[in-house]
Amino acid sequence: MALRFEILKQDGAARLGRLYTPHGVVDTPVFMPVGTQGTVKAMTPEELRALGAQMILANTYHLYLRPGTEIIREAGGLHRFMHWDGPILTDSGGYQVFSLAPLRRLTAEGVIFRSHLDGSEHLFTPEKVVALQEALGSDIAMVLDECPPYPASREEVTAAVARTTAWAERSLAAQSAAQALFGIVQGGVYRDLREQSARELVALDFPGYAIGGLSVGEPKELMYQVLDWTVPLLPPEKPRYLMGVGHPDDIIEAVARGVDMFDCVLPTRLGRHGGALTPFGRLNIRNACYARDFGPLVPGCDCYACQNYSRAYLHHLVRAGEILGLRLLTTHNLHFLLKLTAEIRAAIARGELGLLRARWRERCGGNRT
Ligand code: PRF
Ligand code: ZN
Repeated sequence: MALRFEILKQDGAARLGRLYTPHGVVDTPVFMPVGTQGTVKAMTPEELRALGAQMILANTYHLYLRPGTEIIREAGGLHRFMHWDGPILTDSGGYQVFSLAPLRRLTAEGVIFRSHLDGSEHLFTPEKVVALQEALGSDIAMVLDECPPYPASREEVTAAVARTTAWAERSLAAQSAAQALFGIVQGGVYRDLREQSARELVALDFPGYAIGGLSVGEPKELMYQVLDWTVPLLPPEKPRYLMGVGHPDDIIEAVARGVDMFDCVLPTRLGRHGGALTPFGRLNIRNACYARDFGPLVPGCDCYACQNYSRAYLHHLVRAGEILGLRLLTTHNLHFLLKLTAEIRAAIARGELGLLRARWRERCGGNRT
């Protein structure tokens, strides 16, 4: 068995757990920084480690198109290729094909798409993306799924759920390595379709379950509603992963509903655009009001950026397009989210997640996080 999951403590529906992978143990709830192209943009693995990153995410779609999975296999797998020796989760490409590829066509076999890089045509089948992720050597692989946009009609979502279940079955049959493969629940914002998707996938007995198709443009309250419907249907003893979700308030709300794993481009993408996460919401360092602000980015923050640089200096770096500016903001944002998840774990251990949640709401109520 490539994966073992242990629950140490429960606080309401929230769980404090440990995930044992071939590349080490992960404390949950966990936030996974996104390393789409085999790098968490602008950060070395040593820096990620120092920030408290435990597991990272990489994308099969991108690595298959460039440099090609065969090159990564030749390098000795993705861990060796990118010099990250901790656990890696790879997404299947299901979502990326639907969100990035300029053209796609669904067939009985799988999905035919054009590369966003050079327009070349490719076919992803459930069997092929299992083989690709085995070649990458990730610790956790994801099944090929169909993530409908929001809003989508009942008919579209019904078809996506049927296809996702059929593909999930084929993915399990195609496995040849002892790699942990997670199923992905779809069903949009339709309660009965979420229930059907969860029921069908749970019957297939995956070692872990993801909730997909959320954070695709629906209101936050609706996402929480879908979690209320879906999470209780998943086996309590297995890890639960909410894909592509990582705003601080969403992480807190999902943990309170029983989710264990998260990934999001927010800290890295925001950082590259001058955005910083703070305990009171977001700020953008490009704003003119920071030109003469010689205080730290976030007072009291113990990250490298806040300890050593002023808002005025960061403002200057980002406005001048200097690489260090985006490195420092990315450092702060990753530190902020990784520290928040550590605080969430500590709160669950003390049985005080409700308190953390109430404090967060009080401080950030109404602000975008
Ligand atoms: N499916 C897959 N990857 C994903 C998603 C999904 O639904 C999402 C939705 N937020 C993010 N990443 N395979
Ligand atoms: Zn900081």
